[in-house]
Amino acid sequence: MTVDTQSEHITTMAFDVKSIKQDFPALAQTVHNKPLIYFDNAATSQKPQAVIDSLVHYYQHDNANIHRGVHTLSERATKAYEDARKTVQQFVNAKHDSEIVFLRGTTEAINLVAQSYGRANIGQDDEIIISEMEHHANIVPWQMLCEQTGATLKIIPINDKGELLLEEYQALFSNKTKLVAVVHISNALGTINPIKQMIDIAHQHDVPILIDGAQATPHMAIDVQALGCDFYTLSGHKMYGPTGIGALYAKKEILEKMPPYQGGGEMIKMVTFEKTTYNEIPFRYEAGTMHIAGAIGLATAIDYIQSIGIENIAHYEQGLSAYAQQLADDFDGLRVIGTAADKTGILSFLLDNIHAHDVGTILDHEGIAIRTGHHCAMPVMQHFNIPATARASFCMYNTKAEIKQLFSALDKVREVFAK
Ligand code: 7TS
Repeated sequence: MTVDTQSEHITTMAFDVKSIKQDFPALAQTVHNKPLIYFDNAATSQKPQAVIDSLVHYYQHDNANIHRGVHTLSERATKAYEDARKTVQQFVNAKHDSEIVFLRGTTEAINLVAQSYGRANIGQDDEIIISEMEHHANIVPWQMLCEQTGATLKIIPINDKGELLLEEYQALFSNKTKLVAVVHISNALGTINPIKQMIDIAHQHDVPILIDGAQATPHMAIDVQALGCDFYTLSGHKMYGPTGIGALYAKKEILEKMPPYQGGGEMIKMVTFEKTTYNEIPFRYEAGTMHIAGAIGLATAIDYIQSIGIENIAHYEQGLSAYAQQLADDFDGLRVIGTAADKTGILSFLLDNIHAHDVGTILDHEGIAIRTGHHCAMPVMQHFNIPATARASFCMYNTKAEIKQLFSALDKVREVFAK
């Protein structure tokens, strides 16, 4: 056995998809009398029992408001919440736990940066660079900021494989550029963007950069210090955690200078009717009672991911992705939208001239859950001049056997439409 095959062997040994699947109770059900095959992971992933248990445990034993009580339950809840922040910090390798702000998810994180950092630093005629492949969450908050300030958006174009054109990106910088905001992995195309290179280019122009990591954190190791990005966002529900919780990473020196986002309890130091002073970071950005159980559930999801190993997950999912691509290549009449050289486990496709919604409905009758539509990335659809795609998105509990069944079901879709 060569060293390579040996390490491959070890990785495969460590990855027991059968037992992983058993950790997810929602996967053990039938839909239309067929065993559920869940391929809508880019929308939201299923939750392992450990995450569900951690939510129940919190509400059964530790439920209390945080940071303010002197009683035992409040101290316990505060500790669990702050430990969760440290878990997220370690997961993305941030330098300080105060660089992690808990929020509802990527959408809220980007809105926070737009309204707090953006309103303070971006003005009339300034420019913000985003790309053609952004989710609406990384378009609309910037458009709103532009309406409020008179700034303008500059768009990095994509090619027909769904890759960003880096030369065009370089050419977009001017002395008016104040921020870059770009997606790490496209939810509509699966493209993995060369963000390290993009971050370095932004910094060569002294421009800060936000990375939308919603689709990346479940699938690959993130090291914000090595990347050097100024902001990074994640959504808990896409990485086996609860809905309604996510996080913003921002460099300490930037976070310390930003004005508050929402006002209310917890985010203040001192309030009088004449003047209010604001709390330290990250609490300054966490107004009101937070989703305490959600943060704890997210930390449990991260522990779960780490118990399997994010590198093992990435390796396994690459195998799924390559297999799906191979079956797609051999499938007559199937057109894959998003064929970037560097791709993750997202298969966006069109089948003959059958509407994506019809494909999705027939697959549902076969017990297969996919998403159809524009995937909140309408400019991507406009680029390809299509209204919608069918999208199967894979994660660590999926198998090649399930992917094979997807393609058998697509055969059935064609039969239905051939009649
Ligand atoms: N950015 C990307 C790249 C996304 O894929 C999504 C959600 C968001 C931002 C917004 O995340 P949220 O957690 O704040 O909602 N994407 C999808 C999807 O592809 N299908 O449903 C939601």
